[in-house]
Order: sequence, then C-alpha cells, then structure tokens
Amino acid sequence: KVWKAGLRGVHRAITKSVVHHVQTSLARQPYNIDDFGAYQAAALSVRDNLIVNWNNTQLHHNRKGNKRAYYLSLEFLMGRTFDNALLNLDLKPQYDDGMSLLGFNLEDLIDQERDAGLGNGGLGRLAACYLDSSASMELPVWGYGLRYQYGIFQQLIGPDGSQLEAPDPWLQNDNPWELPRADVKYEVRFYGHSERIEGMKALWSGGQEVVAVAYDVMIPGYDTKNTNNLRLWESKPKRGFDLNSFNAGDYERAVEASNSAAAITSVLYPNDHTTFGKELRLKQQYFWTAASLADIMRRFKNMEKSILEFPDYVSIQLNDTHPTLAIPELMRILVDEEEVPWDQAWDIITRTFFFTNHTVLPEALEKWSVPLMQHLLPRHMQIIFDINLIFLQAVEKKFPGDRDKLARMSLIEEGYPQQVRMANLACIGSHKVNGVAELHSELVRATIMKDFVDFYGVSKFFNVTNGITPRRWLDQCNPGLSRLISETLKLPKAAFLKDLYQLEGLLKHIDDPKFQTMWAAVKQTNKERLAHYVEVTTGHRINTKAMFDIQIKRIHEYKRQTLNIFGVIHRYLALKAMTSAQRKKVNPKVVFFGGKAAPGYYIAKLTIKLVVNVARIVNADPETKDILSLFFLPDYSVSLAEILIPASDISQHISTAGTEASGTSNMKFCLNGGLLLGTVDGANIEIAEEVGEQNVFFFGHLTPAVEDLRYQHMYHPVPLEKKCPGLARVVNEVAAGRFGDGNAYEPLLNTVRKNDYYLLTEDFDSYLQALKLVDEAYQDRTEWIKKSIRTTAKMGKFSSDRAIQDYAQECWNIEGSKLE
Ligand code: 26R
Repeated sequence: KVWKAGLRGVHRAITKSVVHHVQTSLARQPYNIDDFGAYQAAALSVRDNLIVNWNNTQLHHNRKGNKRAYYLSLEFLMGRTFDNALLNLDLKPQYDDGMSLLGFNLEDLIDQERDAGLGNGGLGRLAACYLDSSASMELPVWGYGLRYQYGIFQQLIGPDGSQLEAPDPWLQNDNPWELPRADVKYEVRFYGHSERIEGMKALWSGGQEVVAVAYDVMIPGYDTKNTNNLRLWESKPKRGFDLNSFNAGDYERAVEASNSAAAITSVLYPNDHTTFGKELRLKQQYFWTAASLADIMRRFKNMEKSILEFPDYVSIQLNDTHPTLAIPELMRILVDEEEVPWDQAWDIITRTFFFTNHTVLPEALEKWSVPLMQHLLPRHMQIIFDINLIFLQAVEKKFPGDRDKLARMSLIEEGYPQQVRMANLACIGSHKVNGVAELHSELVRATIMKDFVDFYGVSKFFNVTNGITPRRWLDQCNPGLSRLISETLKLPKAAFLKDLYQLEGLLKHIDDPKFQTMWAAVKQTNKERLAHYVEVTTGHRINTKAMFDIQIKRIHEYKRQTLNIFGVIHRYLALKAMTSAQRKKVNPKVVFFGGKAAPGYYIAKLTIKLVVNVARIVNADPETKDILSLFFLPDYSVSLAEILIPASDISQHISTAGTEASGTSNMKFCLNGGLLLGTVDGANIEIAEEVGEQNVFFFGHLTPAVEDLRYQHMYHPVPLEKKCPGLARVVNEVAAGRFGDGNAYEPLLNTVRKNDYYLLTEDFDSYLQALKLVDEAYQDRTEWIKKSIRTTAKMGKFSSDRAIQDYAQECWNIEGSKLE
C-alpha cells in the first residue's frame, strides 16, 4: 500500500480512538473483537467527531439568534448511518486504511449495521433526504419524530409464497448513532377534563401523564462542519409505577400503567395510505407533537423575545396531516398558558405552520372520531370546535347561504360518529399548503383543497417538487459512477454533489466512445454486485448480460405491481409459444420486484404471493429461464435499494395517472443512469421534461381521462374478454392454476374482472407496446448508453438541496449559517 505521508498521523489517531472504544465503551479486549464489535467501536469513534460538530453548530445558531425551522414527521426512514457519516465527514479513506491496519475490512463493518427503518416508504425517506440537505446547506433545521422500539416489520416469504411479518427489534444492540438526553424531558397529559375559565381560556387537568424523553440523532452535513439534530421522543411512565396500586400491593395493576406509557412509542404503524383510527396511533401523534412543541417553546423562550414574535423565530413544517394536532396544541399553550388573546394566538399559528400533502387518495386522508378525541384530548377538541365556529362564520360571510360548501369545509364531518378532518385543520392553520410534484399540486388545488382555494385565493397553495440527496443516492450507493463523473468533469466530487446541475457537463462527452464504454462498465459492475447479492441470499445465479428491469416500492393497487406481473406472465406465455430459434432472438431480461404490503392489506399480499409463485415456475422452466427470470427480493429496505438502484437498466413507475403524488425512487434510478418506464404521473412528468420525452418510455391514459373511464367501468361494464383479450388470456392462465392454486388468486383477479378501479384493462395494451419499445431500444446498445448518460446529466433539478432551498425561501424564511 502506498501511504500518503501526511495521513500517517490521522491513521494513528483513528486506530487509537477505535482501540480506546473497544477497551472502554465496549469493555472488550482488542485481540478478540469480531466484525460487529469492530463496527461498534469504529462507529463510536466517528461519533466523537460528530458530537463536537453538533455541539458547536447548536451554539453557533444560538449565538447568532437565527430563526429555526422544524420538520415534524412521524417517519424518518434513515437506513444506515455509518457509511453516510464517513462520506459526509470525508473520512472514509482514512477509516478504510485505519480499520485495515487493525485487520478489518471497512465494507464488511459497514454491513454490520442494521437499518433504522423508522418509516414506511416515500414520506419517511423524503424526510431523511431533507435532513441531509438541510445540514449540508447549513440551515438551522431540526427534525422531530418518535423513537419506535420496533420499526417497519421484517418481511419474510412463507413456503406458499405469501408475506409473513416479523418484528424489527432494531435497538436490540446499542445504537451508537443516538445520544440519550435524560435531562431533556416533558410531561404529556392524556384524558382528564377541560374546564372553561373565562372567555376562550380553559384549564385541562386530571387524566394520565406520560414522560417524553429525548434521544438526539446527529445529522452531519456534507462538506461542512454543520451538524443538525433529529430529536426522537421515547415514552416513559411518569414514575416507574403507579404508586397507589404499588403501595396497595396490586403489582399487576402498577405494572400495567407503566406498560401502557411505554407502549406509546413501541411500534411504527405499518399502514401506508389507509387509516384505521386506532387510539394508540392518536396517542402517538399527540405525545410527539406535545413534546416537540414544549421543546420548541423552551428554546424560543431562551431567546427572551415577546411571544408575539414567535413566528419570526420559528417555522414548523407539517409532514402530511400526522402532526396536525400541533395546531390546537400551540393554541392551547398560547391561550391557556401564555394568556395570549384568541385572535392574536390564531395569527401566530397561521404564520408559524406550513403543511405538505403527500397523497390525494381518499382512503389516506386522516379523520379522527370526535368521541375518541374528546375522551383522549378534551381541551383540544374544544379548541377545534372553537376554531371551526370562527372559520365557518368567515366562510358564510364570503359565500352567504352556500350550505354545501360549509359542510364540505367544516373541520367536522357529520355522521355517526362525527369525525375531525385533519387535512382541513392543517390547511386553515397553515400559512401555505404544498403538494410534492407539479401535477400533484395541481390536483390538490383542483380536488381536495378546491373550496379552500376559492376561499383563500390560489397563492396559499403551491408546489415543491420532491428531491433526493445525491450524497446517498449517487456517491454512497454508486461510488464507481461518482468517481467516473468526477474524472470526466475534472471536478472534485463535492462540486456536483453540492450542485447537481453540474452533471449537465456530462452532455458534451455523450458521443465519446471511450466514455460510453466506461459508463457501461460501471453499470455492469453494479449489475454484478446485485447478482452477487441475489446469489448469496437466494442461491440463484443471474445472467448479468440480461436487461435488469426493477420495480421497488410499497405494494399497493394504485402502484399497479399487478400490471407488471401480468406483463411478465404475458411475456412468458409468448416465449412458450415460440420455437427455440425464435426465442434465441429475444432480449434476455431479469425482472426484480421488492416491497412490503401493509399486514392487513389482503389484495396487496395476494400480489406478492402471485409474483413469488410465478417466479418459481418461470425460473424453473428450462425452455425460457435463460431469457426470462423473475425475483421477488424479500424485506425491501433502504440498504437493499442502495444495491438495486445502481443496477437497473430500466425501472417501472406505472401508477394509474393522477394517483402517485410524486414518487422519489424514479429520481434515484434516473440519477444512476437507469431509464424510466412509466405513466404520465407524479414526478415522472417532470423527469421527462428534463431528459426529453424521447428518452423515457411513457404509456397509458392521462389523468383527465381517468374519471370518465372509471365512470364507464362502473355503469357500462364490458367483459374482460372483450375489453382486453391479451390480459384476459393472462388472467385465465392464473385462474386455471398454471402458477399454483388458481382459486387462491380469485379476489386479486376479480379486481380487473369487475370494476377495475385502477384501470389495468385500459392501460395493458399500451403497456405491452411500451415494453416492446424498451426491448427494441435495448438492442441498440450505444443509443441506450447515450440515453442513460443524458438521463443522469439532466437530474440536477431533483436534488433535495433544490427542494429544501424552495422550502427555506417560500416557507421558512431562513438562511444558511456556516459554522467555521
Ligand atoms: C394516515 C396513514 C394511514 C398514512 C397515510 C399516508 C400513513 C402514511 C402515508 C404515507 C403517504 C402519505 C406517502 O408516503 N406518500 C408518498 O409520499 C412521497 C413523498 O412525497 C411521494 O413521493 C409518493 O408519491 C407518495 O405516495
């Protein structure tokens, strides 16, 4: 090994600190440490660097009196931290050498870490990307969330091919990336009763109190010392036990009370897009918003400003409606505790909060039963009724006599029971409301928020197209590509990782055959890395010369994994009908699926079962297995995405038009030079705008057609055989038992035979057409590589730095402030 002379001292410092942590923090002997122990010690040693930067950053912003923004999210899908921290601190080469001096391979140590799976999918991963960008741009932004004992469940595939769920005890081993803050704690009340005192003021007392304890996760910026904070709350009983029962000798009851307090942060709800109205979920939401606001308020009070200046120093972003209780909670603090008159308090509220909507699917719009809320949060229910009364009076004034409008805009939906509409509350309590891609924001304005647009004017409603962090989703997951880009552009990596528009510089190399070859070689290496993973985990060997076609995301009807698997079956049947000479001319292809289904989502689970069982038949068929193979990779996660995404030739984003708010993996695939096969939906549209429509594979009906088509399906149904013979053949084969017990799939097949809400029968033929175009395009490999280079080159817009810049300017009114 050639050693850079100047680094010797750094190496010595690293090995010394790692050995120190082995002996002290881990209390073990350096000579018999395993990979996991070495990972822990190395992580603690990296953490030492972070803690210093973290402390200095907080001090820096405090001294400057900077306005701060807070990102309230029930989910932060962080994935692994070690590798990311090394890259952001620019210490990876040093630790690589340092650990190898100690006899360890750094990549093996990186693989020892468990993912922090504190999220379901898009919304949670977006929050994680936004934290990375905020820190990298030196903005004073903190995240607030919950420290779930169990993150998103581990997915296993049972013998019959169906999804099984196991708990994810990610904290079983010490987590070196968090700092418990025994000194930062707040009491949070539930139940009890609320008594009006005078005017709008009330006193809330009694009930049960639970303690929120802070755990801080350090968020290092890239190429800066600025290190932000993600504060996660854990619930604890106020005392160890309920003293009354304890003293009376009723130990069971005493323990019960303590268990119920600890239960609040025990597990992440694994539903994506369907609400269940469970009391524990509402408890989570209040526990978290109350603790976060108490903490924000304490930090604000340390500044010794008038309470009326609160919005000049604090902005709060609501990540979907999940933290909407922060609105009545801040009203309660202002009116009941700070004695601010109601109207002034409401003015503070509407200058502090900002609300992001992440889906227009009706089943995902949160509603909470009024009796439940009354019971759990009596004071908040009062406040919501008061807000509603004043609001509806204003609506009535603007639109006299429009009772339907009043009923639609009310915070309370009539019915048995009445329900609180959280999106309406989030909207009227916020200064601005945004969607997450142009089309989605337009749909927010035209559908779920239409009445509010009429009332407030359109300028309250705007768009921030989502983004992804290029640190994790280019440099970390695809070091080969990052290196090639840096060499080609003759720029240090930081230049394009901090300004992703720099990638456009690749365009002038697009026709250079040498560059094309190197580009293709990087892709090939990544495909081999994925093939290696599949071989190690499943025993299957993959043809890495085949086209890699990937669809990874939560399993949901609107995302139409069914369209994909029906397409695969169609291809398989077509191959079977060919002569072997004909088959030889076909482009070999490997199709990958990954994703979890909500445990109670029957149709989504059946979809997984179908994919797994089709894979079993197809992969075992000697006639076709070299030309078509299929894998369902279990337990999809951030870490698995980091292996899959760089290896794709084509990825699928094929939701029914108008249903996918944005999608973010589409951006990740394209950034890594994978081409996109998709519908005209979400951020696909803006990706096509950037790379040019000739470089994406679009198919399917457009959003404006969807409503009419659904109407037709509902009132003028046409039998599947007539509507779409190609799909009928596929469905019949499945029903006939070609991929195992056909009866088992009846409910899934019926979704296309009956009213076909997600319009598979309408899009199937054009989907097949698009797949054919993909095959043809792949035959001309040079053209394909050029498309791939162009795609990467045009991804500048989709950096989460751009998205965070939009939020900082349009909403938060904060600026970067560098720690020297
Ligand atoms: C209320 C509860 C059941 C619930 C609803 C919705 C829980 C979680 C969600 C998650 C939804 C809002 C979500 O993840 N939406 C996704 O947000 C991404 C980031 O903006 C988008 O890219 C993606 O299109 C959207 O589906």
